Amino acid sequence: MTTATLDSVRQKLAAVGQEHLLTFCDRLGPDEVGVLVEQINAIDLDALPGLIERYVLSDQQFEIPDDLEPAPYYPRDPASPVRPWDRDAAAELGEKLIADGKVGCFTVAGGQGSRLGYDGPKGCYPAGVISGKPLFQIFAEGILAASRAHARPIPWYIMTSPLNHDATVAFFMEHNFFGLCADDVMFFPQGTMPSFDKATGKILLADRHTIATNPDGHGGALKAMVASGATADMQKRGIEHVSYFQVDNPHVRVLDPVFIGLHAGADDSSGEMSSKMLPKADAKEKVGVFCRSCGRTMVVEYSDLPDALACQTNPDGSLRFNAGSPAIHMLGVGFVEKLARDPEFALPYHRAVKKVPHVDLETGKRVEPIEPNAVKLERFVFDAIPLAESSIVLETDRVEEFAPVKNKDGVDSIVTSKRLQTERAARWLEAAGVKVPRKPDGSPDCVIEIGPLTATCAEELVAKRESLPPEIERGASVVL
Ligand code: UD2
Repeated sequence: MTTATLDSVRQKLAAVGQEHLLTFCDRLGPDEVGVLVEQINAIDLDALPGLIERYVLSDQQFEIPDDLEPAPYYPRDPASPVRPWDRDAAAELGEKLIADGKVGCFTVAGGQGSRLGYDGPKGCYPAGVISGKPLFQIFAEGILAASRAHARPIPWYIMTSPLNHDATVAFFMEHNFFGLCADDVMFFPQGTMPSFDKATGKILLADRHTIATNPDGHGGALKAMVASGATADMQKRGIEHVSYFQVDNPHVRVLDPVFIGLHAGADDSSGEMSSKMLPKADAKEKVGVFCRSCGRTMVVEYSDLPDALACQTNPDGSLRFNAGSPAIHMLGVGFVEKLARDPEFALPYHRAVKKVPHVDLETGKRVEPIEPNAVKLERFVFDAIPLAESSIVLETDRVEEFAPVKNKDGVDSIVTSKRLQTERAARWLEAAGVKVPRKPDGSPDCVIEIGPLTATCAEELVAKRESLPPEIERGASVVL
């Protein structure tokens, strides 16, 4: 690194009030300076002052539009008088698109998973009720089942973060890609954002030659899909749509023909971005809510929805803003390309105040903050929904499709997830005519795990009823 280059970097940093990043430069080796400068060059310095003013130094609340109303949705029951629709036609189209190789899967697995208190990529977390299968294996088997059913490979794109990329890839290699062909699984890391000092807006240094960064949110997926070559790979393979899901939900139907068909074929869908919704468990459930404003569908994150609206009820007492987001979407590949290549990339940032360890600029010593000291900026993928011409929402069932593992204990923990997994398995078995023992409170009096290679929905299990036991014993542990 020449002195002239370093001077030019210093000048650019000084112009945006971030010169402190070079504080320790004269005490670093040439390689370390190189690493630091490379990180600095990756930051869009011109955009920094505006970003800091808007998101770091001020805490602009999300402005609720005056015309905000609940988003309409396709009810789970296609015969519902509220909005009748043709489920069979949607399923047929979805099956055809999968069979024609036009659909892939996409998992966002870049989050830090700190709430779970698990040391490793979240997808490696053992979530299977009895088998302890990792989340990644549960999804892999779902994809394998669909690809066997359609006699063709279904590619799977997995977004990691720089923090867990290598560990994620190593995990798949160690487990032989859980039976999938390695060529059909593509990993790419998402982007990062610098972490900022909350009081001053200055970028924090993680150590003397490294900028403190955080993953740029699952909204970063749109850019990362294009930058990594994932969308190019999709286009090469003829993939037109991807089924998007989060790494934390073992109940997600990785490829749902009905949802795929509605997304691609419904009259009121532009085939750009569609979503599933489930009725909220209670007014304060921590899920985004599907709303509508200016004729566009949007998600308002739970933390942005004022209590007065979150708790508002209809005349019959039901919640008015009831459409919770389990974060299950269909994305058109062309839509992703269009948004990501737009120089004015339109997804806003969201601000989170967190504790970020950093180096004290005066002493050079590491500081482990006791109080939140930093602002992390993230983009959310659902902010792309209003950018679609016309986006549809399909109701799904909570037990069928949402058993997230987010927290160490309590709500959305492995305990609640396993309970839901057994409940869903019990329902499927009962649909197939198997007698399942239940406790007086109605919950199954046994533990059941049905792997995706056995069935990915009740109908698939019903088709295998001949090979199922007629009844499950009280207190039994059954893996199918
Ligand atoms: C998310 C939604 C919430 C609801 C809920 C359903 C947000 C902000 N909120 O809440 O509205 O739909 O899920 O379960 O999304 N991730 C990345 N990179 C990142 C950040 C996250 O890949 O930089 C992934 C992460 O690995 C996980 C998913 O995104 O798979 C959700 O992230 P989260 O745990 O931060 O979101 P959560 O549970 O607060």
